[in-house]
Amino acid sequence: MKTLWTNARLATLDPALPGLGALESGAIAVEEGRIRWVGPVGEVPAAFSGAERIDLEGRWVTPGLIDCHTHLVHGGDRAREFEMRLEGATYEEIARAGGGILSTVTATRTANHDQLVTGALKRLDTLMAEGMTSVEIKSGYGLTVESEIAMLRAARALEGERQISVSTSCLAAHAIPPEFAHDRPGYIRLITEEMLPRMKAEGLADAVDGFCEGIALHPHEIEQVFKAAKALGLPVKLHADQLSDLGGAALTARFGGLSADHLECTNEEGAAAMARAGTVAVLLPGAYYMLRETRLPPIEAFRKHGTHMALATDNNPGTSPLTSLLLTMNMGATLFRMRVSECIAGVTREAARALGRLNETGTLEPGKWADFAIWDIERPAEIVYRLGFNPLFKRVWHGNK
Ligand code: DI6
Ligand code: FE
Repeated sequence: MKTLWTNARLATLDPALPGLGALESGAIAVEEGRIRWVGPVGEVPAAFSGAERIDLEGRWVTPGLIDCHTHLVHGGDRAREFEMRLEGATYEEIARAGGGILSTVTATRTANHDQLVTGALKRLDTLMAEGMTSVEIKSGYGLTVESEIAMLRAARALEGERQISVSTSCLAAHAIPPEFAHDRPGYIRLITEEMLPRMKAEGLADAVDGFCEGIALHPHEIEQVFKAAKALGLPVKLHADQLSDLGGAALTARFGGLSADHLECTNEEGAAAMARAGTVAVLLPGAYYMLRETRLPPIEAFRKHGTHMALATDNNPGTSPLTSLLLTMNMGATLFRMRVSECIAGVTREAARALGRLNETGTLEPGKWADFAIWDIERPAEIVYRLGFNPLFKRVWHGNK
């Protein structure tokens, strides 16, 4: 089955081209779910002259949007904690008093598979309605072998429910569960000796993540988890330097990590180490906004050193109950002063890079999956500048119309 999407304005995000890699009056030739050719309308290869033609009437096409950092699968919500923060409590105070992540752990442990899937589908559908074609989903609210595995099984199951690509990350190193409060090394051993080998054997985790923070796991503990992940051949990534600078960015770079995420407190050395290692900076303005942070991630240092920057929702019930990549881009621009081209690249090409999937998706280039979003807009800046308006015309996943 051959399809030609024609009369489009393309933001290809081809890294060999400047800015958005824009092509006015372009066409995309698709066969068996893959992009075979991208170019000017007048130069369509003869092999596609008889293909089914879809006239996009000058609409803009971007790669399908990618959310490279979410906690979509979880039980319960934390609206009450939100109210407590409005009354003056801080996120760290709530966490130290046994709320925060641990309250979502309780709700997640008691949810069964269908409840986890049904809850996640509501959030997934909202993200997909804005043109998302790939999503990363973490565990990290189970913190027992069985419950962490259940979260990742629910994440994998979403691929059977919707036309979407799911990447999974084991985030068992998210918090120390109450039963190990007095035996932190014991919990680290549970992760490294039981959880990771089982997830590897069952193909449940595409990567291994951690939350490196005073209120979560400490750098030497993260290092042990990373060593075990690398020994199993699993790539690593980290929630790094969000509330304090514990050197998480440099630690992730040392392990050749896919990404270090948050980074509000990262110093220039960390930014440079990430650039050298090819570790993507995943910026999460939703959490910054919800926690009313004032310290900005070092965007200028990332630019100076050539650190790749992605943007993601960090959808989670505590610090970022955000289900919009369009709003995330707007926050990237308004709160973090990122340029329009950086914001759009951040939820397409750079997000694919952060997932280690840039050879499969994230740009409009031959050989990749035909994952794209078609927009009713006059210029690309429109998908960044509006607040709460969705100009999506159509979402295409693996060439499906
Ligand atoms: N992502 C996380 O995993 C932590 N913070 C963040 O931005 C904790 C989220 C939570 O409070 O549940
Ligand atoms: Fe997160």
